[in-house]
Amino acid sequence: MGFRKDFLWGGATAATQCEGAWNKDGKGESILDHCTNGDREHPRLVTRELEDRYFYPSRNGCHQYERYEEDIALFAEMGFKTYRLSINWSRIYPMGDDEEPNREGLDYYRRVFECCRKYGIEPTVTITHYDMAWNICVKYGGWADRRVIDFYAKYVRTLFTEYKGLVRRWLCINEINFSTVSYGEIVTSGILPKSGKVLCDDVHATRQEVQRRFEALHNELVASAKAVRIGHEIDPENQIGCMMCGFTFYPLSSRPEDAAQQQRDMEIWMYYCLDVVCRGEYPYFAKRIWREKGIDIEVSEEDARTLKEGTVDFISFSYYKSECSTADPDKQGNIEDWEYGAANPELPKTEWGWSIDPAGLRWLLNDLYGRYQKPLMVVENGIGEYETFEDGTVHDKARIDYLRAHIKAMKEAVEDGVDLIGYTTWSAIDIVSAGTGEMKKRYGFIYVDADDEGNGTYDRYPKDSFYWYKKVIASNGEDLGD
Ligand code: BGP
Repeated sequence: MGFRKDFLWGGATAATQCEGAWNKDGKGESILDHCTNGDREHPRLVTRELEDRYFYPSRNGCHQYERYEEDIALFAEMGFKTYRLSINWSRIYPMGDDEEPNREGLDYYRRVFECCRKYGIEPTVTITHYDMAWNICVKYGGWADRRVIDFYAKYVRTLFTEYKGLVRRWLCINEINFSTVSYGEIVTSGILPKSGKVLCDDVHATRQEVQRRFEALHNELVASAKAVRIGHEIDPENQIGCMMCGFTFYPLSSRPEDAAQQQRDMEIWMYYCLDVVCRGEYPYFAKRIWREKGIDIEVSEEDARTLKEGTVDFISFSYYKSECSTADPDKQGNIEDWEYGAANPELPKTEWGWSIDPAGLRWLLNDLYGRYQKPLMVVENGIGEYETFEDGTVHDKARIDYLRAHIKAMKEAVEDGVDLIGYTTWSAIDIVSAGTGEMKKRYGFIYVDADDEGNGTYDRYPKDSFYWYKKVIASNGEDLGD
């Protein structure tokens, strides 16, 4: 027993991290265009004005806007069945609240999707992946304003109509469950930080700030449900899923308090959103969460109806690492290492401090399937590495080892009975890191000759993992090269 015959093998990217061409062909500025580069020690900044003293890596991405044909041809050579990419909202509605869409933006993605289809690659499209129009952030305060629901609904109607028959698999909002915490609040919800930093200290958020974040998330959930309904109306063939950051928590110890905390962490990080998008209503524990945070979320009758009518067809999620839950505040992890819980002392870490835990992927797949019985798709999984370009390639053994172990874990989950429909690694090709803005935090099967300041030829070179993944796909996950 192995992966299903029509398993969707592929890789993923996001527009603001790979396209570049940040102001070409009528595109408006997006939130990521205002983020500087940083590194593990120095968080990225969000600047109100674009300042000459800073480098803004989304301006360049990895030049995919100009080189998409070359990239898709390489993905086809690896045997991709699907390519997960995102549409940059600000290419279609440059200000977010425009009356009419930008035709040049629509035409660009049509060419990209046609190119995928030419190679027999099915596009899996994220409707928004950290790309809110800058104007919406400044003028409306991001998703906290209910009018943004209508802007998004208009945007999705445009996409579903324009690409009917060309795209059938859609993801509503990237990592929607990230919206209420540091980083996600900015890049997903479009709420600009007081500190100017993309990573900040959540502990000191005021009650009003927390209220605003949860209202923004509520608006995103309502908007996603509308997208599902509109998408099914326009084309019943459309398969529309949510996209979650795959938080996986274990109790840090066998103390009952840690086990209770683990349950609460899974509730707040995963089930709070998933219950809404899969079951069409907030879970029973939502009221407890609101009470504990001193906030109040009003769900009108109309919103309740919308949520019920727009439940997703499948669940997609990213999975990179796992964390631990602890009732002891002194054992909380380090936000600079993107630890929202406590570090797991049992696990090795990447060069950026992310734990490596393939077994956690099997655990999460079973956990989500057990709770929702919806088809699952892993749409991000990979390892960021410093890499050396030598002999015209990169010998990226660490990537092969990481992916092999995670594919094995997925296979075990399939054997457990989980309905897993696809896997797109992060990332298909080297792109700018969303968290740090670095180019040198590389994730791809294809090396891109570019550095953190935008220098280089941007030429593409397949790495060792490129040829390894080709065999994995050709054998439908049987030949893992070990
Ligand atoms: C996910 C995002 C991606 C991506 C990835 C890796 O959370 O959806 O956009 O970048 O994380 O993170 P990073 O680029 O910070 O290493």
